[in-house]
Amino acid sequence: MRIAVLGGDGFVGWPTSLHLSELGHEVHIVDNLSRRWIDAELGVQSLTPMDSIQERCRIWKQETGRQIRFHLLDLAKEYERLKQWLADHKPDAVIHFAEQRAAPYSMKTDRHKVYTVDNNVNATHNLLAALVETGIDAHLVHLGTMGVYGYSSVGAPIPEGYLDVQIDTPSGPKDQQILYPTRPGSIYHMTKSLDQILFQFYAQNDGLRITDLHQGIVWGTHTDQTRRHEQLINRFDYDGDYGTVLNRFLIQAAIGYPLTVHGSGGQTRAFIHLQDCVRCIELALSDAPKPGERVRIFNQMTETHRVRDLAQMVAGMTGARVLNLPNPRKEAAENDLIVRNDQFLALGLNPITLQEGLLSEVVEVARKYAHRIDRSRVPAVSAWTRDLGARIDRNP
Ligand code: NAD
Ligand code: USQ
Repeated sequence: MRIAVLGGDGFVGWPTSLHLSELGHEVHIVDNLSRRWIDAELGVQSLTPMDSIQERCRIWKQETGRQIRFHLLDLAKEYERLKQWLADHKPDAVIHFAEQRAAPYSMKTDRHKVYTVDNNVNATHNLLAALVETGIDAHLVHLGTMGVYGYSSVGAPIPEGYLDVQIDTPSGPKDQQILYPTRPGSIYHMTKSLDQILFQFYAQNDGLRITDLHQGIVWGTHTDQTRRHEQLINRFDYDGDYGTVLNRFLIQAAIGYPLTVHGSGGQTRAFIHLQDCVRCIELALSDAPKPGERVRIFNQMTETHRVRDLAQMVAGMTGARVLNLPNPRKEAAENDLIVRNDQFLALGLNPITLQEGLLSEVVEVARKYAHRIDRSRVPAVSAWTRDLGARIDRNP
């Protein structure tokens, strides 16, 4: 297949591009490199030394003989160029990673809220409108988030996208399936909830074939392909805005920084290893919906964990100290989370779990590059409200 990987220079997009290229697909990365600009804005850099996207593609060709092409394009701001690009390249599948993905960044200031909504909603909508206009019948696979559900399983497992409901009508009760009600906890997660509505409309109105992957928090750094050469190494975010919780705990342990648990650490979240992410995308591609079918929704996660349990696990492995900090986020202090992921298991996913020793591999990566960590960028300082901001410990 000819596959467009939108946002293919990012943390999940790059290993996905390599994985699909290795499988023999013709891969085109489309990215505006905004994530690299945000690093400059925040004064941070990836834990791992990342080469330019052009250099990464050159090394991949040198190592494997396979070509990945890079196209500099802003999905949110360059609608006409996007349309032309699709008309010229006619991809069979489009994988859409190209959004601002950090909840804390999206809550930083009003400017960051506006940027996140403009970028994410326009990127998704421009893509949908351009697919219709060019008449390209590509399978669109979008990376969504578990966060659209709001993390509470209210006593029953969270289904994959749709909820069975019974509505009382004058002629008696009627069974229906509706999109699971969204309950986003940040501006970023809100944009993913809006994406869902855009997908629903374009699938029903224009017959676009769409799969939305509600992904949990990704941990890890290597995949089989990124290991092949030092210069193919993946991005690894550790700062207070972009670093995700488990990856942050692992680098904190590596530099003797206390593990920064927000509040009591009773938040339960869904997780997935990076290697499983790329495999799930491969599986989703192999099982495309038919025109006229409703949006297919998968829960792309493999296990759930409580934040304080993760901290204890990392502390046990490394001897790090756990520190409970005032939570800068407005979120439930404690929640249960049970999630269904039957569809990927049925397609053959064999999940990697935290218990399988891969954690120590990430600790090795963190130790190897510890000299690149700026300790002043470790605290999470973006707050959900002014009141919460006033309580932040900026130097734990
Ligand atoms: P990332 O920030 O590392 O990568 C996103 C890429 O998209 C970047 O290279 C960025 O430059 C590009 N991009 C952003 N806006 C663009 C635009 N307007 N035009 C062109 N390119 C643009 O993020 P990631 O961690 O790789 O996440 C990828 C996707 O997966 C995101 O949509 C995110 O919401 C979703 N996701 C990520 C995680 C996670 O833990 N990392 C978990 C669940 C879902
Ligand atoms: N947390 C801590 N200490 C930290 C960092 C985070 O206790 O140092 C807590 C947070 O308060 C939160 C939980 O850990 O309760 C998860 O935070 P996170 O930053 O790891 O994840 P989140 O903000 O939810 O976002 C990440 C990705 C996002 C993706 C989402 C999947 O950045 O792109 O959509 O995970 S999910 O959480 O399933 O919605």
